[in-house]
Parts: sequence; C-alpha cells; structure tokens
Amino acid sequence: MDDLRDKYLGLIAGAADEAGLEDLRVQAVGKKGEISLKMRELGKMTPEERQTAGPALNALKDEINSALAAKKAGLADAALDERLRTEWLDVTLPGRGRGQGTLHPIAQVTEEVTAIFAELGFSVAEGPRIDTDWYNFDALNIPGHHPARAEMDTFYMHRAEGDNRPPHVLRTHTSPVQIRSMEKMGAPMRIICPGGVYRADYDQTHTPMFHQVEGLAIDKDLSMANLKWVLEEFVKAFFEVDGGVELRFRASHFPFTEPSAEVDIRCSWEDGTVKVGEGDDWLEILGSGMVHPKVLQAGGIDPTEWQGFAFGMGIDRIAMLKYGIPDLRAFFDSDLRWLRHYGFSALDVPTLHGGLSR
Ligand code: 2NL
Repeated sequence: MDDLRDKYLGLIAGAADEAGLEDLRVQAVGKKGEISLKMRELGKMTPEERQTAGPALNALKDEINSALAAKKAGLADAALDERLRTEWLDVTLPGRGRGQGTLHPIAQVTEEVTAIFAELGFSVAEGPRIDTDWYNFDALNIPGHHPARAEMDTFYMHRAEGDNRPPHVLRTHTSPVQIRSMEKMGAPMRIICPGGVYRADYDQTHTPMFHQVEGLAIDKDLSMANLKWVLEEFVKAFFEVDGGVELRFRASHFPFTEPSAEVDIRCSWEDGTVKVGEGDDWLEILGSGMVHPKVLQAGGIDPTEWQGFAFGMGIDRIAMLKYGIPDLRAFFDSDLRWLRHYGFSALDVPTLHGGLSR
C-alpha cells in the first residue's frame, strides 16, 4: 500500500496539465483503477485482514483524491498567473474614434417632402420596384403601341426561355404604386409615393436610377383648384418662402391625366444660384393633372362618382435646387468627401410628427 501511495503521489506531483491529471485519476481511483481493484480484493480476505486493509485502502483513496484536487487547483492558479503575466490591458488608452455618418440629400429631401404632405393629410405608400407592364403602363392609359412606352427607355426583365408572358419591368415612375394603392384603399384617399425609379438614360442630367415623388388625391368634387392650392402649400413650405411662391400652370399632356399641366415656380438666377419666389424667371418643377377616368377605372374606382388629382416631381432635382448641388451624377458616386459636404446630420431630419421647422 505504501508503494501505491508513493507511486501515485509522485505522479500527481509531477503532472504537467489537467489532462494528464485526469488520466492519473482514472488510472488510480477510476472504476477499473488500481485502488478500486484492490478494494474488490477485500472480499477474498479473512475478516481479520479485512478489518485493517479496508480502512487503510479507504484512507489511501481519500489521500489520492485530496492530492488530485490540490494539484488541480495548483495547475489552474499557475495557468491564471501565466495569463495575467502575458495578457494585459492599458485602461488609460484613449478609445477608438468612430466616424460620424451623414444622411444623403435624397434621404433628407424625401423626409422633408413626406413631413409637408403629412401635414396636408397625405400618407406614404410604397410598392415594388419590379412590376408588371400592366401596373407600369396599361393601368396608366399607356397601351402597348403608345410612344410613351418607347420614350421611357424602359429596362425589361428577361423571362426564362419558352416563357412567353410579357416581361416585368423596372418601374419607370412610382405611378404603379398608386394604382396598387387605389386597389387596396379605395376612395377617398390621399397618398404620396416616393422612391427610386429606372430609365435607360445616362448623361449630364440623367441617371439610370433616380428618385421621384408622386401624389394622388381622390375625393368627391376635387378640381384643379384643389391641386393648385396643395402644390402652392408644398412649394412654400419646401423652399421655406414665407410670403409664398407664385406658380405657373402650362397646359401639357400626360396619358394618365386630363387635363394636364406642367408647373413652374417663380425664381431668379444670381451668380449661378437660384432664388425661389422672386425674380423674372420660371423654373419647371413638376407635372400634374386630373386623373384620367380610365386610370381611376384601372384602380377599381368609379370615375362617375370620384375625381382625383395627381402630380409627380423629381426628388433629386428639387434636392439640387434647394441645396445648391450642381451635379446630379455625384448623388450616386458614394464619394465620402461629397457625402460629408452635402450630407445632413441625423438630428436635422424632419419627422412626420415634428414637421419641417423645429
Ligand atoms: C412628371 C410628371 C406626373 C402623375 C405624374 C399620376 C399617377 C396616377 C394617375 C395619374 Cl396613378 N397621374 N401621376 C400625373 C401627372 C404628372 O409626373 O413630370 N414627373 C416628373
């Protein structure tokens, strides 16, 4: 028994790590360990022999278990000491700086427009950027042979080989969202639809993706007079001209409105910057009109009972005008220096409930 004690206490003292210690535990006091096997031999002894051997074996087992536990604690302490010696942290170092982001002017202007129309009772509707040609064209009174389809430089989605259904399109305006909203909400309704739209066009003043906001109001006894008042309120608030801004309606043509008008605002040009609300120049900012009866019908609304007015304008364009941004294409370059210069602080963004002026 003394041999066993010397053997295991020596091995335990020399164990290099916890895994080696566990091997020793199994070898000595595990189910089939050396001490356990000796205990099984007690049965073959005479009662006298058993009386001394039994307690001695138990004491040895206890002694080995204590040695294992003590060594295990010692190894853990040594491991911790080693970590504390090698790993350290200078809590007096300054924190890492994090760059402050800005809001893109398109995001800012979208929020501004949304806040203004919210005060006029318009809610925001959104829809898919990929839509059927029915929602993008047919429902808007633009049939297959209509020149507007060709003029719009539409991006078409490819169908699988042998699939002869008409292709989906990247929406060329946000009007399909308004058709979908008519179907969902029914009359009366007042919505604006801001969002990205796509046309295959790229030069100084056109990008293949740009942003538009369209508005639609449907009610009984709506007329161009209501349209004019809403647009006047919008322009006054958006360009922050207290005295108001004079609007000029020019007769125009869109397939989805009848009558149709393009709207100019009074402005002046000085040193290449525009001032809205004064001067002798006119600046075209939007298209509008009374919703064509066929378009109301396509949206499931009875044109003998309801009228609607609608308008559309380019968000990128009014952002350039309001914030003096000279180059449209820079909007989509993701140039950090440009974004820092023209971007907005998150705290300056108007909210639906806060309104424009805070
Ligand atoms: C423009 C012209 C316009 C509309 C958009 C519209 C939508 C529906 C029904 C009728 Cl669902 N009209 N939208 C109407 C007139 C003009 O946009 O020059 N946009 C930049």
